[in-house]
Amino acid sequence: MPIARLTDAEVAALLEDLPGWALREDGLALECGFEFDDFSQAFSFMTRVALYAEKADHHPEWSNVYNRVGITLTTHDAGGISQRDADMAHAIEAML
Ligand code: H2B
Repeated sequence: MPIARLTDAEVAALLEDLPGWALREDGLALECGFEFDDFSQAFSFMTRVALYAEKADHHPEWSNVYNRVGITLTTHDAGGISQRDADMAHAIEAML
């Protein structure tokens, strides 16, 4: 059974709780950019996110350029944003 997409109202409420995060232009993903002092800190953060992702079996789309990390969260199985993305965004915030 595929996981459900959050409703627009649920996504709006979620974003209220996640300063710095925004809706992707198509409304199907959450996006956030992070900046660290250097590559080592950025990669250490990515390692923490990767360990969460493997445990949760939910994986980010992301990019890294030196001290910057861009993260996009969407649930392929839901065709948009699901509770798994909400949980992951909150977990990421707790890792900073
Ligand atoms: N990650 C994300 N972001 N969305 C998914 O739908 C997803 C995933 N599905 N990681 C998982 C893996 C699925 O492919 C496995 C088989 O559970």
